[in-house]
Amino acid sequence: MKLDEFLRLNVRDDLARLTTAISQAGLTVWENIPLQSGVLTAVNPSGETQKAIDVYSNDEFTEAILATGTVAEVASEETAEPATGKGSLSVGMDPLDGSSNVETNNPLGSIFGVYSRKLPCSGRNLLGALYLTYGSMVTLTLSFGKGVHRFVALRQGPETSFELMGIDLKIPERPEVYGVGGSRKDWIPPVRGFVDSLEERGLRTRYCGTFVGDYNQVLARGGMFAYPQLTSKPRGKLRVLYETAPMAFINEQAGGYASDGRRNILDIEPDALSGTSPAYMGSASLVRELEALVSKAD
Ligand code: AFP
Repeated sequence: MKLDEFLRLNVRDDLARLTTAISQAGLTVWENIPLQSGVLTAVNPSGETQKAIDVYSNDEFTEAILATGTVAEVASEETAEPATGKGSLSVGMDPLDGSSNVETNNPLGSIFGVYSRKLPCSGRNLLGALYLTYGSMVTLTLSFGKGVHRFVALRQGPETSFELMGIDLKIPERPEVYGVGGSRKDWIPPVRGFVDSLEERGLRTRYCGTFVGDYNQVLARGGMFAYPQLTSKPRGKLRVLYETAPMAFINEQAGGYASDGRRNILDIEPDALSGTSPAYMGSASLVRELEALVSKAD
């Protein structure tokens, strides 16, 4: 089944239009990474001034989203002020997650939260969330509150469309992998102890340095992704509105749990657009166990 048909049958019209626009802009961004990132220096066939890849992807997605007429504001990791439009929805996005991975050709991604209220607000106001991964395949994973579904970009002749690849994805019962950002010596002690215990339980470390790439492995294999509270950064690194709340929404729809170490990430009321929080997400039993350890250590 193609993405458009799925959206027509399952998602309200404004959210469907927004999703289609994001999926198409995602393909454009992905195709332009070699040129716009500078890995092919001085090659820009259209003669445009080259922008940093983050700025380029931000502009592509913002333009596509605003053109749907469904969105009042697009807030982005790349801009201080939201771009405004004539609709009623709010979008918080990280237009190119993991951009420092471009040169090494590790996976990259894009994350979008679709909120019903003006930003900043908590993840309880999310109507849905989506993420694109640019890895061995370009995939779009989405949830509008009725399960998590995945589509893969498929080129047939001159056309590229998104085809349904997985329906109602759930985190497997038995956890297999974990990935934790930052450096071990900077992790707070309960995180260090917990990660040691994961090794003892037979989980394997898997870390690529792109949030969506690392989370994707947890969704497929069970386990935990964390960008933890660090001694040097008590509020972690990842942004609530643009990164952790949208992914927590998807994670919960896949049967998982996401915490900042003390509460559900979806309950955080960010005090600023770019507010950050520690993030622990994946298999519910593991994350609840770690949450209990972190809270006890307070
Ligand atoms: P970049 O977008 O600068 O590459 O950062 C990626 C990221 O925000 C997130 O995708 C990763 O999970 C995290 O940083 C990795 O950070 P560390 O390099 O500190 O582990």
